[in-house]
Amino acid sequence: MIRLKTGSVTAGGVQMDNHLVLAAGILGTTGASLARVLSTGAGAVVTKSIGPYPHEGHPGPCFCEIKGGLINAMGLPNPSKDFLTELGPVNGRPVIASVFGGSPSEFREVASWFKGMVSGIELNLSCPHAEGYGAAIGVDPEMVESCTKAVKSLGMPVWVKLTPNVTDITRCGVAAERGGADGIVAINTVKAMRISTDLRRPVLGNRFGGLSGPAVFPIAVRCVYELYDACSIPVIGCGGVSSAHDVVEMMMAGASAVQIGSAVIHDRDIFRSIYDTLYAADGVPPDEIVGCAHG
Ligand code: RRO
Repeated sequence: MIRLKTGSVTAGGVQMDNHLVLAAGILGTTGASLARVLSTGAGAVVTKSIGPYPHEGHPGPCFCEIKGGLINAMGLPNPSKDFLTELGPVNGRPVIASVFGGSPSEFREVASWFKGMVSGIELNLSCPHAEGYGAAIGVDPEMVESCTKAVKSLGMPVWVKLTPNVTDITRCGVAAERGGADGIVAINTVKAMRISTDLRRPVLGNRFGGLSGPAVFPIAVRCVYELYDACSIPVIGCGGVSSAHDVVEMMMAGASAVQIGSAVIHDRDIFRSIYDTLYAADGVPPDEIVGCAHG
């Protein structure tokens, strides 16, 4: 397998120790867990999404495991501004704050809390099961552009995380770029559901949830590939990545960095094992690999 040359990385205006980034939502609710993931080899970490008000999330069950992945309907649980007290243990490290709001001004307000405390902001315009938030507004390119513009005016690096639950993801990618985004993250989870045949009812309390894990990897690769062609800003790949091979494939599709989420649940040391397989002092310069699958 191809090995990449070791060295620090800048993607979408954020300097990171390597190309591997903890995705939003997994182990991102406390400073201690973010610090732990950084200590196991992640190049940067993204927090759980933080919103304008404290929120408990959807009623349970919030989570079910299926063949090839997980379906979650956590429902954006978060402590809102109180989360800032968690950032102490990761002060000065490459941390990206995931934020959400229901309007450009709410996005700006929440992002402003993090100014000077994190390396960048990731806009959650893509949670597939949140009324008034996430994909409910992120499927509209005009809304994507306005939310991005509002947050970019704070002067921090801005990544915009997109939903795959649209006909043409590039319309939202191009809108984020127009709004001044420094990077596009593709993809959030795929809207999904299961039904309990014993109970004759949906498994999840919220009925619908978001599918992640290996089952969505080919969808994520396709979205990264399309966005790389359509946009001029870096694309950060996310969705079902669980091996060094997946990272290389995502980079060949066009990813300048790669997020890992669900795979951490089964292997807390996955960053270390992927790092050890992926990098070598005499490896290939990563720039030769990013987007090389495009003709
Ligand atoms: O909290 C969630 O239920 C959640 C979020 Br914020 C998200 O962006 N994506 C997802 O699958 N779940």
